[in-house]
Amino acid sequence: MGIVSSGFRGRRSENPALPPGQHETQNFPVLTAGPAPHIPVGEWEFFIVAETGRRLSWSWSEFMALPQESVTADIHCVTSWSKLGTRWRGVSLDTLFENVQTTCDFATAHSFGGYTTNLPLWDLLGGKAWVVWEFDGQRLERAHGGPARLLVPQLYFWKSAKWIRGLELTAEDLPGFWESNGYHLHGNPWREERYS
Ligand SMILES: Nc1nc2c(c(=O)[nH]1)N[C@H]1C(S)=C(S)[C@@H](COP(=O)(O)O)O[C@H]1N2
Ligand SMILES: [Mo]
Repeated sequence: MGIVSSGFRGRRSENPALPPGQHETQNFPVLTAGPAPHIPVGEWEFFIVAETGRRLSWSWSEFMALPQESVTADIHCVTSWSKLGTRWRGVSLDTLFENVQTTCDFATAHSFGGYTTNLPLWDLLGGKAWVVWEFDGQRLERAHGGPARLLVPQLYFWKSAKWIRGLELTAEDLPGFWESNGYHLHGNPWREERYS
């Protein structure tokens, strides 16, 4: 009996791309708290505001004129689905931070519609995060955060704020929407930082 049940088929741990407790899905579920905001690109703006009050911002056309990168990444939702090899296109946070001076170590991502989530700058810089507007060769659908969302694939997907509006730099790690409702402050899927 032990021999019969020891097959590896379906054993999550057999796929090294899957963090503990995750399973692979081919679908792309939509998870949104509240209604999806509608933001015409003419009204879209992305900002970064530092502790000094200095605010940088980009209109849609200024944002699209920045260097664009293609990214392939695995994404991991805390509700246990993972989607492997997702393809995106957008602007690296390193590009957006080129003229930002700060002594802060954290940021709060603000979305149109009011959603917020907190991240260490360590997870946003160094080729680890993007503001993306294309998924799988198509304009990012509104349900998935279009016109643009944050993509931080090395953290649970709730950190990848849809309908991103800007980043506010903070000295402290201040909980955002889900983090104030029991989710982990950091959210590393490899360490199963799911809930606090
Ligand atoms: N603005 C906003 N961003 C958000 C959310 C949200 O409710 N509002 N949900 C988060 C959660 S919990 C997850 S799992 C992912 C889901 O992204 P998807 O709907 O594209 O799969 O978006 C994250 N970003
Ligand atoms: Mo989520």
